[in-house]
Amino acid sequence: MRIGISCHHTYGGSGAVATELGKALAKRGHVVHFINRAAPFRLGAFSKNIFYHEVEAMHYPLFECPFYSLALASKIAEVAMYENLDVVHAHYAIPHALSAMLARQMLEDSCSESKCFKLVTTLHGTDITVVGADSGMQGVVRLAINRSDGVTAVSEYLKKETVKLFDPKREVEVILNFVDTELFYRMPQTREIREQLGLGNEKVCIHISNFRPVKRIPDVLKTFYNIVEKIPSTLLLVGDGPERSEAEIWVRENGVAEHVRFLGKIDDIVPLLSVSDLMLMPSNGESFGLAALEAMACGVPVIVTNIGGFPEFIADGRHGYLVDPGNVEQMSEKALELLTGSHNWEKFSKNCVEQARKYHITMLVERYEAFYARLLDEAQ
Ligand code: GMT
Repeated sequence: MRIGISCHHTYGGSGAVATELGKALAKRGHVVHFINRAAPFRLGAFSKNIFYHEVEAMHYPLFECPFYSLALASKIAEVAMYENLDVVHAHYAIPHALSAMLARQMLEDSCSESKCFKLVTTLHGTDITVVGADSGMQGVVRLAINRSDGVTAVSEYLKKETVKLFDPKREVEVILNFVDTELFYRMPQTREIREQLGLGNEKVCIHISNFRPVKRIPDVLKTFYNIVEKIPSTLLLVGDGPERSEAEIWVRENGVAEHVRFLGKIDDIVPLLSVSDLMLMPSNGESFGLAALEAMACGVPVIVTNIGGFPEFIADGRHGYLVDPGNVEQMSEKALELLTGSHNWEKFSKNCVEQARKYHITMLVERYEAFYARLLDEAQ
């Protein structure tokens, strides 16, 4: 198949899923065209069957800001026409699905309905729960969903939220997120990584996100404060975003700055996960929580909230713990329990690796392939 993919290139789960999916499809012989504002952060080196088309929005003094969504629509139409795309897969409803929908309209004059690409939209989370829930955006998100030929959601939870908010015209198929366990595994040799991070023998907690309010960064910091009061430990904070500066101020004011490393945006997180003993993810609501699955693949138990998509793949007392949102005491207690009982930790870590294998990329890429094929068959 010839597949176009459009996604947010920035540090975030939807871009990671879209990029890993595109790379896996290309390995399986499909031709994949990424159509984006910039190269997605996990794209890496170019390889056979992968092409990248950059979208540049026109700057004109009359426009207060460039119209990216329109430029994207034109670029999708151009690539679809010249590369004869069978499918355009939009990740995150806004603007990708909407731009692809517009691109299809542009092509309607030049190809028959049955020759035009099929539009697949994957909903990732905040496109429904935050953007879609906003009254100013609801109409466009609804249009994007209803005008797609096929819609998928990354968890049962997100499907339910989508149905509740939008009552879509067609069935939303759940295709869960995935991890490549050949790339995400606990590296056996970590002495050098520990040295580079300035780590001794202390326990290591990690948090990876885009530092937005939904991630509840203050809960990560307060939990870690309670941990470091009791046992020698370091907190690795990976990623960047609006809450980072506040977090830096908080650790300085509360006297734990020397135990916290702000690492910023890092693409290759496997070495960092390989030295970590615990991931803290106290989000207000994750449709899935890809970072937790990737941590589990690297043998890192997780403490997450008992809402959203987490309970679909994380079992309390087996892969870590599920706690009430905002309950820092409960989170700290569970964290200390895990970090101080080494026998228990080994068991949790092993369970995590086993669980992550059930979400291996190959299985889920096959689901997407079958999904595309079904839509194309229906069009015959
Ligand atoms: O909200 C984010 O953290 C980023 C967002 C994105 O679009 O990149 O993540 C969403 O999609 C991920 C991949 O499907 C999911 O693993 C995240 O849970 C989801 N985020 C939220 O629902 C808050």
